[in-house]
Amino acid sequence: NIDALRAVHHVEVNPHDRALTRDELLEAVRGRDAVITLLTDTVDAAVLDAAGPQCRIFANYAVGFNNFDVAAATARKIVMTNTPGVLDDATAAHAWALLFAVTRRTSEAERYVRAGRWEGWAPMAFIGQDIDHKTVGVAGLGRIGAKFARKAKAFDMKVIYTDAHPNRTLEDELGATFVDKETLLRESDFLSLHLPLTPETRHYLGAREFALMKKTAVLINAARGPLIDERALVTALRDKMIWGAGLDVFENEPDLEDGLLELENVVIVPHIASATIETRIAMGNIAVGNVLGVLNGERPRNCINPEVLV
Ligand code: 8YV
Repeated sequence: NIDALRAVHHVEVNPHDRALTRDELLEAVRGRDAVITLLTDTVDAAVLDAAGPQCRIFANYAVGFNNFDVAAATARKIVMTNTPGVLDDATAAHAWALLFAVTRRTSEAERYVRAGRWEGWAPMAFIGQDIDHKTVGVAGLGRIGAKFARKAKAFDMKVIYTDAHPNRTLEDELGATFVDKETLLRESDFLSLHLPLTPETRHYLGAREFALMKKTAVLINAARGPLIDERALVTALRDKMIWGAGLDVFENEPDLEDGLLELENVVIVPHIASATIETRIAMGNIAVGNVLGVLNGERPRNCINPEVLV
């Protein structure tokens, strides 16, 4: 997909196999007409100004855009785009993979085998939890949350969810029930977060919320780290206020809260929910398509701030 861009434009690619530092980003955007960014690139007024007045688009290689100052871009008439729709299945499947891993203690058991500690089968070794017929809570029934909920049908689960508003059409299709946040916390055997990160959703779960959850509950987060007060989560996991957690995202990536790594009842992976070859190609195609469209004077498919297009 970069080749499609190269065919018509001069393209510079980040030469490092890592995200750019702030200084590198400020330098890299200078004089560009279009920039494709990662979620790790904080695009604020300073970055937009460093790009210059000729810059037309910042295209995020991500569905989330909490790294973007959308108002600052709109004020400068710069289009911002994301990659919605193509990573829903991969992200939802990954949330399920985390739930399987936590309930069956897969990572913990593998660490045990790899450490050479397996001396033979034992009836109570690594006893986990069934997931079939349990109640799964979905916080946020958007594109990814709905895909996650749909996959619960395969396990004959009861699905409850919260969202800003009930979605009656989806409810019927998914067999899901709208509940308030407190009911979600109290009744979920497993709770999966699928909310965007906004000032309102920051620390959606903290000490107060963990106290309401079942002691056998499992929490899954493949959405955004700051949805959870990570310090309170470490306490909740350590004090067995909840049974376990599967985490793809963290409050201060790549740094982890003190104590998290020492816990056995948490599965930790490094923000890889969309990391499948098919999904990443589709995300890249969308980002490139948005850039080509805007540079061609067309409406991009996925504009976050459409008011700049009128
Ligand atoms: C990406 C994501 O791995 O799309 C998102 O919002 O969090 C992930 O799909 C990451 O953002 C890549 O920039």
